[in-house]
Amino acid sequence: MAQCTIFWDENFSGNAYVINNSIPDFRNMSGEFPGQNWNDETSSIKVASGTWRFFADINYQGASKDLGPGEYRSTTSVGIVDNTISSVQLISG
Ligand SMILES: [Ca+2]
Ligand SMILES: [Ca+2]
Repeated sequence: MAQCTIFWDENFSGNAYVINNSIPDFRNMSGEFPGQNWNDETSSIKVASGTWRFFADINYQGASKDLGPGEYRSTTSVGIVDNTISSVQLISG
């Protein structure tokens, strides 16, 4: 199963949220923290498996970036403006 984890702060710190499938709107997360608002908060990402497309706007709109397995200590280091991610789509895996 594809999985990635997003973090509130850089260097994998702050709140963490495990993602197992596409999420079209980060304003209203489900799962462990129902209703938690992650819109425009993500600052670092770990991708355990799969390829994920991160979008600046909800419903898979706006600027996007594909990330495969790896540890990304800051979104800015991979060309994603800090605190902008609003949706994510599982591309493969
Ligand atoms: Ca943040
Ligand atoms: Ca956004």
